[in-house]
Amino acid sequence: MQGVVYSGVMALRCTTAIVRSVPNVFVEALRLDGSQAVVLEKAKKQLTHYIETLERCGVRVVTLPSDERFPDCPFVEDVAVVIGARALVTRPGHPSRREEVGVMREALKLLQKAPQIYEMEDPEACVDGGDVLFTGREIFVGQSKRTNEKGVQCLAKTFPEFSVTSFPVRDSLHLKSLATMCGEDMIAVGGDQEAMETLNRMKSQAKFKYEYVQLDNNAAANVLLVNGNVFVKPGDEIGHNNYDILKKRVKGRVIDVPFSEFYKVDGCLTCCSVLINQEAVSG
Ligand code: CIR
Repeated sequence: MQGVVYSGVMALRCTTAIVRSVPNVFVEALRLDGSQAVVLEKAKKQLTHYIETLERCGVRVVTLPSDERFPDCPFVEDVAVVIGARALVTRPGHPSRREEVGVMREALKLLQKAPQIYEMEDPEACVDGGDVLFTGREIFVGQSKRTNEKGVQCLAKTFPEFSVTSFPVRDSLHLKSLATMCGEDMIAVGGDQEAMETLNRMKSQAKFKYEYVQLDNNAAANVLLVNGNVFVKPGDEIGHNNYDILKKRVKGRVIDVPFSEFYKVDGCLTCCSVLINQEAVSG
């Protein structure tokens, strides 16, 4: 299948998003810190609002049914990496999440213009999509507790048209817990020591030039770029100072998307959707 290879902001465009409903067992989702209880009904409302916001940005949303066997199933970003006309169905790093991929694979196949689907053939390779930061020009990968060296190699093989550079992620869950795209060639970066180390590595190892927006906490650095709009958690979730910085620096429209219940279980704004540009897939 021939696809169109876009780069820059065109490569980040999306026509379609795949999301997944919140199961009742979501309150038992994996988490690094168990201190705050998830309010299930609030999480469900937040996901509904997230979906409506995607639709307001011109995106067609495909919502997969939740599955009570999989508390983390709304975090679809981790189970597929879609860039242009190719989709890699991942092997998530945490064993409890491995079977979440089945429904995603089928959903990708059923899209009207389906991307070419790639599988992770090496049984030792693991990737969580939350570790894959596609800038529109190159791919940064976090080597974390969830994504290993063999997973990085698999990404490089699947997307040969883009350079792949990996960075260690030690304490945070994923690379995108530390940094995300907040505009064309513009990257938002969090504020702890690991985020600072990642920023320095990105600056010295990136193949292209980017503008970096430094924030003072990691929660603020996970934003979602959707066709020039930037989903941002509200000031009471990320600190009003960070909210103001994002409002000032980001060039697109900033849209508030409350996400507190997902953040309690290490979920970020990027994590609840797989964004696809069906215009890049020739049908
Ligand atoms: C997990 O630990 O796998 C989930 N509780 C959170 C996954 C968040 N994924 C993401 O941000 N891409």
